[in-house]
Amino acid sequence: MELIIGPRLYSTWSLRPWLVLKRCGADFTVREIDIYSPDGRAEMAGLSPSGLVPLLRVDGETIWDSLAISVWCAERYPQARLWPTDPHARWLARSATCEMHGGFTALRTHCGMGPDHTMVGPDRCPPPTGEGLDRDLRRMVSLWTEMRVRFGADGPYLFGEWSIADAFFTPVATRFRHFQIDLADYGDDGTAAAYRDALLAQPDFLEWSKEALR
Ligand SMILES: N[C@@H](CCC(=O)N[C@@H](CS)C(=O)NCC(=O)O)C(=O)O
Repeated sequence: MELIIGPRLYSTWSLRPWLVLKRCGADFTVREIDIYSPDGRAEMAGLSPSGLVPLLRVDGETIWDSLAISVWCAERYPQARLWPTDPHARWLARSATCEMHGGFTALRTHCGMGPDHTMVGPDRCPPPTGEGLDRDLRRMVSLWTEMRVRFGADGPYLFGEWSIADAFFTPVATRFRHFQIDLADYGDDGTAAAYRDALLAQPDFLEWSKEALR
């Protein structure tokens, strides 16, 4: 089984299924393609039906799209419990995942993935601005807070124990850190910030970051 991804530093979509596959304990190899170079684009053209990454090559098929790959993992590795077992939590975990997959357009547009900017003080990365960003940030804080309060008793993740929703929100956590966005400015009482920190502390994510910075 092979996961084909874009550059680790920039490809938020690639990070998600990689985290999910790691969580399953799947035996897979990774092919990282520099999708910004002419050679990489040519390589991708021969592999990707949609012209995009990530892709999972398995059982003679190429599965494209990070959510489709994650759903495949949930089917193939039921023991990994990639969706919450409580039905109410599961319904909402899928809603939250789909909202991240198809929404938060302003956040994705104005807070792109990239190497982390760790400066503080006058050298800090300027706070991002852009139409719709304030609304997206408030919605993220409200979504995270509601799910943590309702379902978070059994662990530090959005629905307590780790789920596919956490894979989909991990790139956002990195963007909050990079842009030094203070979630309190968007209505957070500390619940969303604690969840962000839990995502940034996931051992699998730390492994990805180490690889990305090599
Ligand atoms: N909805 C898709 C989005 C995939 C996507 O946009 N991938 C980007 C890399 S992060 C890509 O392949 N970009 C290449 C291009 O736009 O040419 C998914 O979840 O897999």
